[in-house]
Formats: sequence, structure tokens, C-alpha cells
Amino acid sequence: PQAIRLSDYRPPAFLIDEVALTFDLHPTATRVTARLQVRRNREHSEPLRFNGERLKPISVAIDGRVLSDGERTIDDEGLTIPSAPDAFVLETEVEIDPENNKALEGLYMSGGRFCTQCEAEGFRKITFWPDRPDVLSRFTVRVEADRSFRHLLSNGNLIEQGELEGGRHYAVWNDPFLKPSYLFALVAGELDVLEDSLVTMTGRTVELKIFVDPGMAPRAAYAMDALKRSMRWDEEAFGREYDLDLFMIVAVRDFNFGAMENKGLNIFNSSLLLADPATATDADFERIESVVAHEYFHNWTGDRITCRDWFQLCLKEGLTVFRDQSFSADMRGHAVQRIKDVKALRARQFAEDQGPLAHPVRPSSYLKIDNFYTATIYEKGAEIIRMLKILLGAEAFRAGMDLYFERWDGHATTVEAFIKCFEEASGSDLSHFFAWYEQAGTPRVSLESQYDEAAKTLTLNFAQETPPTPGQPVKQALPIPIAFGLLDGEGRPLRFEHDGEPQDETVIVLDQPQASITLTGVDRFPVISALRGFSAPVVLTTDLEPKDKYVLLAADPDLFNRWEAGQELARDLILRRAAGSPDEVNEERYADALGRALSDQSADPAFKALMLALPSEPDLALVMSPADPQAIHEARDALRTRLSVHLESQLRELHNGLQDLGEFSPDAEGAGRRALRNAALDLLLANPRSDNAAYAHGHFEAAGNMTDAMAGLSALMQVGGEAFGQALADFYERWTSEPLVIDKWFAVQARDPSETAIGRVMGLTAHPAFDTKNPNRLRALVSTFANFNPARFHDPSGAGYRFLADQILAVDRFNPMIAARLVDPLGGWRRYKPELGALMRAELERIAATAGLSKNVYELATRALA
Ligand code: HT7
Ligand code: ZN
Repeated sequence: PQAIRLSDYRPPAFLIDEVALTFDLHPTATRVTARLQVRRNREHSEPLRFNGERLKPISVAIDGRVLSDGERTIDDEGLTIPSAPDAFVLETEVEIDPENNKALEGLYMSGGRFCTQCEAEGFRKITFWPDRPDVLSRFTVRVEADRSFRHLLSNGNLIEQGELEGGRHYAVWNDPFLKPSYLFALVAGELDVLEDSLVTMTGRTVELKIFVDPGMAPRAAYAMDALKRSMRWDEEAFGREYDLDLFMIVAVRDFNFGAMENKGLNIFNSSLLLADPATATDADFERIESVVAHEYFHNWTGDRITCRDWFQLCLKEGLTVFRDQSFSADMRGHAVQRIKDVKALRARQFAEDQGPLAHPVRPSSYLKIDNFYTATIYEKGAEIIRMLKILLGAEAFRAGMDLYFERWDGHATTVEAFIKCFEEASGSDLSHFFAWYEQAGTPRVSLESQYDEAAKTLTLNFAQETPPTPGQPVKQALPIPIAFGLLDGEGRPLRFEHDGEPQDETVIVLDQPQASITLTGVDRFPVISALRGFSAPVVLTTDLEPKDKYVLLAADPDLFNRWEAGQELARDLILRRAAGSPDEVNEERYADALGRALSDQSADPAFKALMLALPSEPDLALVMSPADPQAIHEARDALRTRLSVHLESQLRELHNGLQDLGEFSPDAEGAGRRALRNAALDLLLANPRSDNAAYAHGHFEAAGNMTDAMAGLSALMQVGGEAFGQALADFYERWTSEPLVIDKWFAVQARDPSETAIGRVMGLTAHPAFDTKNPNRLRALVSTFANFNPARFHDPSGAGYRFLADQILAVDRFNPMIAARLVDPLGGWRRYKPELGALMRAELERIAATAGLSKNVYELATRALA
């Protein structure tokens, strides 16, 4: 297959100003008629080539005249008209089969309803079109269907509706805003609707509608609340007002991704929209809030201003993740949110950067763009925006954003054009900063310090280096903002002077391979708190000793670094154990320090819950070379047991004292208390006391909400045996008719690290409720197993790898996008013990050698092997 390169970008040969689409909906034979106002873009004599896949052509006409076979050709990839006029009306009619579309791209059916997913290249499966984001058009859409499909929805405003003969009806929608084809959406079906409204900053009333499965409207209340808060926040934080008079969201159960920002008609995976305390956990509520915000924020960063080409994907995704993270921080607390965001970044993006699939935030070539919806584009893309704000300051950052909105509204643009707005608004030269978009890999920053007691000076010596990544053997130094402050040995903030200015905290920009700075007026021996708030996406190593880290853990006013110090101490203890030399003295010391952190009455419970969780096994695997997942699992478990025994009475007190007394509230405060209580339970269960099974069972039985029920089930998983088996059976019976809860039932079993679990996971693929065609169900079992159960996925027998490869090959036959997303856990094979790495590699080779593989899986499997 042919790679697509950024350097080959050419403006579109033809533009479409207006389009009128008519959908005559039938599950297996839908007719799509398109009437396009086409014009040649600038002077050239190229033929017209429009994309089109899996379309059954019925007719093609120009200015009312049907073209003969000789005047146009249609192949697997689209329509070619060798000699087209400069401006004309193109009319096409095609037939498509939504019912049998299991790739879930284009127009397909989910739960008996029609719905669409067009990003990135799904529109070409609906009609002939130049399916690229820089062709912006005004859409009018007529939808006709049997009356049993009660709601007929598309983008924009409803301008007409009525009845037709033969039990059918229709609706006509017009979207006044220019948009690319990937933002097109259509939904038709029997749905319930939750309605509300919001008065915008200029006093306009916007109708808000959330469409869900019949009977589910009450479960959309939290999403509606999150939507209204997001709309208000975007007005206040960025001055952005919603533009149409109607904003709709539809929930569907079969969806390849989380959600989609189609103009005025967002489509959501139901798992990211429906929630009530009985069926959803706090983590679900939190995720719903952030994804509702994310998709809403795309209205300006994605829809009103879109990407010129798919290489610019981070222009909308990185920026919108930054916006949703900022919103969540305002809703739920800045420190806790930052810790969660960094945990996710390290787990997904740092891992990606260390493996064969590492790529720049703005890549320069791809085979299938679907494979580039990665943590690098999204999460590292957001980190770049965050650094931009740190470097320029909040005011200049906002001025740059304002200029971007003003200059590029209604256009498809590039990352260069975006950065230029900040250069102009701030008067800074950001040419060096641009390397963050073009260079892959996670910079390693080291910091060594020397304190001169007589002179009261502190010298900080920094060095940076980025390891090579595929295709980029040589790296340049990047501008890295490092926020830092000082504490004294007692944990009191220590003032210092930098460039003659007295400071509590400052930011320096490290833009050379090495740099040295000297602080003056440092009165006492300092403990350095560096990279505060994780001011840059780098791996920092310092010459801090454990005693310094204990100071930070106890007292750093920067809560991110307080948490980070605890993680580093725990990580080193686990790695010592994994290497066979446990440091029992420091383990006790760590347990004491953790105990003190837990008894700090002024600390937020959500923060304490994060302090209580040890680094995850996949995170530990990233810092062990070569990685030995079994040794990590055992060592981590052993430290947990020690902590559990040491902190037993405190953990029980927390567990007993934090019970929900009043009504359930999904807000940050209620969720924080439950998080701490359940983290205490989780750690308690690491103590092999015989009465713990009953304790966990008591928690499970008493649970009044899904957060506590799942915590109870996970605790019973640690107990295993009959206690876990019975709880699983009861849980299944109680929730059989709730697909989103049954997904959790599959996921908890997929996480079970006990030795018999692998057989159970394989057996679950034959369970009547398992359905590979439903991405949520598949992810719940297969993806959870491969990503969150390292002890069993990396089973020395290779059975875990074989299982994953079998699933990839089976799913690839009907849903390549989802199959490709499963390849990643095998991709890191070089980082593991040679005997494991060889088994992983063998499975990748088996996949790559399979005939008829999709481009999606082929690209990832071959890149992983290269
Ligand atoms: N912009 C959306 C991306 C998306 C997507 C991409 C490929 C295949 C299916 C998809 N569904 C949604 C989601 C977002 O980032 O907001
Ligand atoms: Zn997005």
C-alpha cells in the first residue's frame, strides 16, 4: 500500500459550495442522491476524482445529462470524470447497505437505528465526494424513512418535515455553516429525548436535546448538566458562544470510538453519555463530563476552524484536549486533575514514544489515518498547548487564541498558522518551539545541584537528551519549561533570588542540550521541587536522595510534586524487590510517610486516594529494562501487603468513616470520598487475613451505588475462589439486561491476575453475552485483558499473546479500525525479557503474514516489527 505524505499536499482540484443530499432510508438498500454545485479550484486541467467506497452506482449526471460509461469511470476507490466543466451541477445516485456495515464507518445500523460516523474517511462510504477536510460546503439534507424511524436528524436547523405515502415520512435539515464531509451526521430511529435550554452570553436561547434509547432519558441528566456547564465555561474561559439555535446529542451502543463532534449533532458511544448512580461509577461520571465538554468544545476548535489535511489532526485534537482538561480542572480541582492527566499521559503516550509506533505530534506520513488517533496526537498535543501557555503567560495565550478564532473562523488551516497567531499576539519568536510538533520521543532531562553554604548560592545543572525514535535517529534540543521552587529540610518554602529577583517559584526554559543556572540568597540547605505541575512532558531524573523525597512527600506546596515524590519512592522500592533485594527499612519508612499523608485532615480525599495507589504495573514495566511483568507483579503485590499490614487500623478507620450517609452525588467531593474509601478497601485486601473475604463481601453486599459495587467486586477478585465466583454470578443475574453494566462484568474478569484467569477470559469469548461486533463488549474483555492484566497477558506460556492475535485476526475481517487498536499491546515487544519478546514478535509475524489483512492492521503490525 502507498503511504500518504504531508509534503505531497496539494489544494483540492474541485470545490463544492453547496450540496443537497437525499437519503431514502432502508436497512439493506438505502438510496443516496447527491446534487453538488461543483467548481474547478484555480486553473488546471486535471480530471475530477471523487472518493467513493462500497457504493453501488445508479447514475451520474452533469447539468442534468446522464454520463455514459465512457464519460466516467468508477472503481473501488471512487469516481473519475476525465473532462469536467469549470462549474457545474453534479448529480449522483448510489445504493448502500447500512445493515451489513459492521465496520461502523459511513452509514450503519446500531440497535435498529440508522447512524453515521464519517471522521476520518467515512463519508466516501455514503456518496461520491472529495472526502478531505479542506473542502468546505453548505449542506441541505432530506431524510426519508418508514414512520417507525420516528426521529429523523441531521446537522443544523430543521426547516421542513411531513408525511409521505406508504407509511413513510421526511425531514429536511439545513446547516448554515460551512463544513467538511467528516462532520456530516444523520440519525434515524425511535428514541426518547431529554430537553433543556440555555441562554447564551448574548442572550440567545439555544435548545438542547439528548436522544437516547427508549426509557433511558433520566440517565442523560448528568450529560445535560455537563453540557450546560461546558457551554458556560467556553464563554467565560475563551469568549466562545454557541452558534446554532439547536444542539443535539445522540447516544448509540455500537461505536468505534468515544464520541464524535458532528456540527450541531454530536454522536456518542452510550457508555460516555448514560449514567445514574445505580449503573455507572464515579469514573464513568467523570469521563462523561470530560467527553461531553470535549465534543462541545470542538464546535470552535474543530468545526468552525478545521484541519487543512489529516496531518494537522493535533490542531483540533491536542487543542481540544487541552480545553477539556482545563475545564475538568476547574470543575474537579487542579492538582487532582493534573495528576490524573499525567498518569494517563505516561501510561499511554510515554509508552507509545518508547516503542516502534512512536511518531511526532504532527506526523509526516501514514497509510491509514485511523491509526493516528493516538495518545501522541491527543495527549502530547495537549501538553504542547499547555507549555505554550506557560511560556507566553495566560494573557498572551488568550490573545493568541482570540486572534486564531478571528483569523481562521470558517477555514481549514494548519499548525503553522495556529502558532503564527501566538507569535503575532505575543511578539515572541516560536520557531524553535515548533520542533515539539515535528520531533517524536520523550526528552530525558537530568538535574544535578550544588549548594554553596558560604555563598548562599545554589547551582542547578540541567541536561536534556531525546532518545532516537523510528525514522528520527538524531534529535535536537527542545525548549522545555521547568517550573521549580525550593523547600528547606523541614519542608518550609525557601525563598531565593533568580536574576536578582526574590522568588518563591520560577520557570526557566531549557533550550540547549546543557544549561546551568545559579540562584542566590538561598539561606538554608535546599530541597529542590522541580518540574512542578509537570510543566513539560519529559522524564526528569534528579540527584535528590530518598530523604529529600520524603520532605517533598510530606510538605511540597505543589501537590503534583508531593504525589510524584511518593510515586518515585514506591517505584524504587518495588524495583528493588523485583531485582531480589528488598529494602525493608525504607519500606517501613514509606509506610509511615503514607500513614502521615493519610491522616492530614486538610488534604482533599481525592488527592489522598491518588497518594494511596502505587505506580501501576505497566508504568513500572516502562522503567525496568528488560521488563519482567511477573517479577513486577509479585514485587508490587508484596509491597502492597506490607503497606496493608502496616496501615491496617488506619485503612479500616478510613473505610468505616467515609461511608456515604446522604444521597449520592456524582460531584468531585462525593467522588473523592468514595475514591479514598475504596482505595483503602483495595489496599486492605492485600493483607492475607482470613476475615478479609467477609469484609470485602460485606462491602459488596452493602454497596448502594455502582462505584462501591465495583470496588467490592474488585476486592473479591483479590480474594478469588468461591467468594469471587458467587459475587460474579449474583452480579450477572442482577444486571443481565443492562449492557453497560455487563461490560463491567466482563472487564473485571479480564483484570483478574490469578493464574486460572486466562482460561476464564478465553472461555468468556464463548459466553452468550459476548459479541465481537460490539466494540464496547470487545474492548471490555480483550482490550482490558491485554492492557490492564500484565501478569496474565505476559503469561510465560505465550497464551495471552496468542489469544490477542486470534482476536485481532477475527475482528479484522469486519472492523479493521477496531482490530488495529488491539495491536498496540504487542508493539512493545523489544522492551520485554527476550523469551517474552520472542513470543510477542512471533504473534506479530503471524498477523503480518495473514492473507487479506486490512491496511489498518497491516500498517501497525509491520511498523511494530520494523
Ligand atoms: N474527533 C473524533 C474522532 C473519532 C473517530 C476517529 C476515527 C474513527 C472513529 C471516530 N469516532 C470519533 C472524536 C474526538 O476526538 O472528539
Ligand atoms: Zn476530539
